[in-house]
Amino acid sequence: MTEQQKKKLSKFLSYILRHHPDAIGLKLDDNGWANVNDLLSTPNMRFSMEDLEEVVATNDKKRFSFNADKTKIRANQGHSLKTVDLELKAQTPPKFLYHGTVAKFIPEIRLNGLIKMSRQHVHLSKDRDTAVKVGSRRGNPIILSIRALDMHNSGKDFFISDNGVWLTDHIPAEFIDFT
Ligand code: HQG
Repeated sequence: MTEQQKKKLSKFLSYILRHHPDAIGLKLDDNGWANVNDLLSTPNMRFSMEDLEEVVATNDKKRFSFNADKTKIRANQGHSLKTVDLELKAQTPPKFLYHGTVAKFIPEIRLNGLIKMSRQHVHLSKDRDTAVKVGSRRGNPIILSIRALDMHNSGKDFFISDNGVWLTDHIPAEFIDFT
């Protein structure tokens, strides 16, 4: 596959496995897994098992995983589907985590903290460079430092996805360093 074909398939899989399996009549199980054979018989989308394997293995953010015998595939994070339970285990975060956003959202974030919007969680990065990439999707990035360990110690759960994205339910403004 060319890089362009891989990107197209990754975007398609993100859309289907995180948000709209119904768009192609696919069923996800309670933990977000789709049957690979069902996915391969998607009408009007021509891709093979080898293409899926290549995207799972080489995807820049490791967005997708197979189960052990490669009969099932799921997205590692980013779901808006409320019914998917990734069975993430709560983990102790580092002292700081980072969130990349843009200036127009800052007044709202100061008031209400970071909100998960349409997704299941607020997404956080373990380093600034990754947060810069996340924020750059929307424009000139602004990087917020999150006092994650303090927040954890105040009783809030943090999770880490299989591809290393830190997740939590909500970040109150008091734990955000805006400077
Ligand atoms: C903002 C990509 C106003 C928040 C990335 C963000 C990530 C608020 C946007 C993953 C707000 C939500 C997720 C508030 C938060 N008022 N705006 N109170 N609280 N926001 O896409 O973190 O490529 O749902 O700053 O790499 O940007 O898809 O979240 O700008 O890991 O694999 O509301 O998506 O991964 O946007 O990105 P998103 P995100 P993939």
